[in-house]
Amino acid sequence: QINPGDGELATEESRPKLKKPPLYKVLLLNDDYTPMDFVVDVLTRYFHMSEEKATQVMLHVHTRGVGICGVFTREIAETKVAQVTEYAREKQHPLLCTMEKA
Ligand code: TYC
Repeated sequence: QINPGDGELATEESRPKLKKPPLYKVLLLNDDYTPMDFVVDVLTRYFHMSEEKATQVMLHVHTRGVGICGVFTREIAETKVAQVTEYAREKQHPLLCTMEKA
């Protein structure tokens, strides 16, 4: 049986029950020691931001205390948090990266 596309009328019987996955915000927290350049590097490297966008987000976190790097499904968000944390520790910076349900 061919199911109708998204937005089309369908009976319950013919409609596949596709649920959207829960989304998670990946957050960066401010601290007094991580260099600004390193935070910009993280945002361009792992979140594919332009230098300009990364600088904006870094300064937002620096002044407000916390900021959003992006919104992802759980596995992707977990991977981003792990990658950023490993990279920061490797460079001996205390940068904190975490996630919360969007
Ligand atoms: N506050 C840091 C400094 O003055 C810069 C910084 C920005 C650190 C964002 C962490 O998530 C961060 N060097």
